[in-house]
Amino acid sequence: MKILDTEFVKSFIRLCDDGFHQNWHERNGGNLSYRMKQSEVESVRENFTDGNPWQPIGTRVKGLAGEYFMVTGSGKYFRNVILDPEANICMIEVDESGENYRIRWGLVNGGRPTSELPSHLMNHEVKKESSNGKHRVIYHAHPANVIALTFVLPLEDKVFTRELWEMATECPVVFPDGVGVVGWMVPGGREIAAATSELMKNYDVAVWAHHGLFVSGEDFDLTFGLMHTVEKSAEILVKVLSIRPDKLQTISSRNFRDLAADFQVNLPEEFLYEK
Ligand code: 2HA
Ligand code: ZN
Repeated sequence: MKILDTEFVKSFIRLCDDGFHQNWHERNGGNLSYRMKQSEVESVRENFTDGNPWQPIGTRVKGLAGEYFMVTGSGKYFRNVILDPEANICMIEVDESGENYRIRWGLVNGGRPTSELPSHLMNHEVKKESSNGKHRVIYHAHPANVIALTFVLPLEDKVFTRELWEMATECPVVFPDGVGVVGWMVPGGREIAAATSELMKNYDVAVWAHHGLFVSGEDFDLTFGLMHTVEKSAEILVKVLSIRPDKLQTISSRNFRDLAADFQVNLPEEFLYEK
């Protein structure tokens, strides 16, 4: 089957375009990866090249040995993906040691997978295990309101989670496990990848202070929707804080407990503290 005719590739490209139009991907900002299903790999295998060399990932992801991923290219712009997918995205294979990858399709004008490949793959490894293989999408973007909050809120999981939950009733239902926060770190390497994947053991959302957001989900709709929900909530908080420094009223711990009971979600007690 032709690569660009497959549903998962169309969904990947659509997410890139939607993300650009949300203003989350200035220049080459952000990156996206998708852990392909075995049936999807087989459906497009006739398009693969085996002429590319194995390259070091920069970390070890033994739990992803033999897996295939679709990923955006390093230095490539999200706004160009829809115009020329073959030049801006690629499919890679991870080797049996979990330490190397090779490009099997795409990036036809040269290039490498995203500079954040270590973070993407380490997050995939954690999520594949903790979700019993259900999570397949890891998405990194630069949404302005979330980033703005990292300058004014304490960089603590319990503060970000509670503040974002309070800004929209749907939030605790959409991300009931909460939000993790990584303090400022150099992007692109193993260290920030390790810190992020540690948070992904507990959360589907990780904030990178003064940089952006990583989210994980089962499919493209859920993952884009999660990014969208978190950023919308951050936008409301930025508006509220811009009007006045305190809230006259809000959703209380008691309200959250009532919501949890009715919607049958488990909200960790550590986020339901009295203020
Ligand atoms: O430029 O977003 O974190 C891609 C990035 C790096
Ligand atoms: Zn980034």
